[in-house]
Amino acid sequence: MKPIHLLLVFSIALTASFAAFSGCVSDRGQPGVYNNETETLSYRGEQLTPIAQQRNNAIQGTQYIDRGDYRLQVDGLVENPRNFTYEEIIGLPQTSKVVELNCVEGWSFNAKWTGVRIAEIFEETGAMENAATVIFYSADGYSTSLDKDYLLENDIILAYRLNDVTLPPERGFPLQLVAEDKYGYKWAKWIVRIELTDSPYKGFWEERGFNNTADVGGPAFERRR
Ligand SMILES: Nc1nc2c(c(=O)[nH]1)N[C@H]1C(S)=C(S)[C@@H](COP(=O)(O)O)O[C@H]1N2
Ligand SMILES: [Mo]
Repeated sequence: MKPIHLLLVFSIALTASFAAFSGCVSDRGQPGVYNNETETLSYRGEQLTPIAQQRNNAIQGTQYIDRGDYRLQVDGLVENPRNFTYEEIIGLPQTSKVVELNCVEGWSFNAKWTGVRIAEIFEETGAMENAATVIFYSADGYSTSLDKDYLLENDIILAYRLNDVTLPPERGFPLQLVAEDKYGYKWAKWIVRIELTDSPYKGFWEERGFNNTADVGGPAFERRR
């Protein structure tokens, strides 16, 4: 084969593979852009699930919260109960990590989450020593709780960005709890209030029989006595 023919064959092969690849990309509904923001689809060698392919679940459907009117109320066993604006929250030190969400129904997805460590919120408000349980209340009437120690020991974050895109309304804007290693029902969305208490608490699904510990891989239901 003459070099010119080789070049021709090579460029045809290149064009064909490029066309096949971009065809595959458009089949998935334009990953890489979501709500006019650039979406990150891999991070530190890990593949992320595009937001358009992530499942979501909510007892009352999507909640639409106005960014300007939003307040995060933090109260209970804290020295300085406080209402944070959205701007105040995003102004706190920021952390990112890749974490998989596992719904107890059996589906999961992997994503990059960016937000503020709960520890920062506790520092800002002066969480008291005797606070053992942290309750998250959401705009749709949902609630759930986790141990304060679990939140601190695992650097648990309140996320306001998902795959580097502003957390969309259908996914929990402004804040979703990234409850690493816990089933999806601990991942409260549309959080409006955080209460610290010294007593145990059962949230929406926990009250209906789901395990209050909610460790991924552990039992989905509370043992009956
Ligand atoms: N406010 C609120 N948060 C919620 C829920 C809900 O109904 N309301 N559902 C939970 C359940 S059961 C799951 S599996 C996850 C789903 O989160 P996703 O929308 O990020 O996939 O949200 C959790 N957080
Ligand atoms: Mo779930």
